[in-house]
Amino acid sequence: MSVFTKITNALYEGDAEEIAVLVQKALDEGEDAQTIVNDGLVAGMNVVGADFKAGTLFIPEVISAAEAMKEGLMILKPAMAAANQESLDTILIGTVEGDVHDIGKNLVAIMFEGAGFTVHDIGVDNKPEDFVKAYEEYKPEFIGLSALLSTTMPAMQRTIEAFTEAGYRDKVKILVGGAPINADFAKKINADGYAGDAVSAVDLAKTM
Ligand code: B1M
Repeated sequence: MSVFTKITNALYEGDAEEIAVLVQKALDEGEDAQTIVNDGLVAGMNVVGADFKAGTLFIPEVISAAEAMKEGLMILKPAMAAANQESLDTILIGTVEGDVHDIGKNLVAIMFEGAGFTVHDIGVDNKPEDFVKAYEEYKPEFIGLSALLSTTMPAMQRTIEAFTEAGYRDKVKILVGGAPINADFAKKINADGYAGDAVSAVDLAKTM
C-alpha cells in the first residue's frame, strides 16, 4: 500500500497521530509536499465528504477527519513555505459569514505564504464589516473570500457590496473560491477572479 493510500485511510479514520507519522515519513522519503496534500490528505477528505453526503458518516467523524487534516497541514507548512522567500503583495483571507469551514481556506493561506505573500488570515464566520475593518487595518492588495456552503454564497456577494459601499472596491482585488463557487458566480457578484484550488489562487494573484 502506498504512503498516500495510508494517509487517505488514516484521514478517514480521523487518526491525527498516524497522519503525523505518515506525513513525516512521506516527506522523509522525498515526496513533494503539494503531492502529499493532493494525493493523500485531500483524497481522503473527498471520501469523507462523499460518505457524509451519502449518510454513512456523521459530523463527529467529519470533525475528527478535519482535525487530522489540520495536523497533516501543520507538518507540511514549513516545506510549502520554504519554496519561496521572495516578498510579494499582501492578502487578507477569511471564510464568509455563517460558514465555519476553514481547511481549504487554510490551505490557500499556506500556499500564498509559500509563494512569498504576506497573509492576514481572519478566520471563519466573518461578517462583511469584519472584512472591511480588516482591510482598513492591513490595506492588502488582495482579498480572498472562501465559502463552502451554497447557503453562504450570498454572504460572499454581501461582502463585495460592503467594499463598494465603503468606497474601497476599486482599490483592492477580490478573489473568491470554495467548493460551490465557480467562475460564473464570481463574475455575477463582481469579484475580480475565481480560483478552484489553492495553487490556482496564487497563480491568479501573480498574474494580476
Ligand atoms: Co461541512 N459541508 N458542513 N463540515 N464539509 C461540506 C462542504 C458538504 C459539501 C458535505 C456534503 O454534503 N457532501 C456540505 C455542503 C453542501 C452545500 O452547501 N453545497 C456540508 C454541510 C452541509 C455542512 C453542515 C451544514 C452540516 C450540518 O451541520 N448539517 C455544517 C455547516 C457548518 C457551517 O459552516 N455553518 C458543516 C460542518 C462541517 C464540519 C464543522 C463538521 C467540518 C468543517 C471543519 C473545518 O473546516 N474546520 C466539515 C467538513 C470537513 C466538510 C467536508 C467533508 C470537507 C471540506 C474540506 O475541508 N475539504 C465537505 C465535503 C467536501 O468538500 N468533500 C463538507 C478539503 C479542502 C482542502 O477543500 O475546502 O474545497 P475545500 O478547499 C479547496 C477549494 O475549494 C479552494 O482551494 C482549496 C484547496 O485546494 N478554495 C479556495 C477554498 N477556499 C478558497 C478561497 C479562495 C480560492 C480557493 O480565495 C481566493
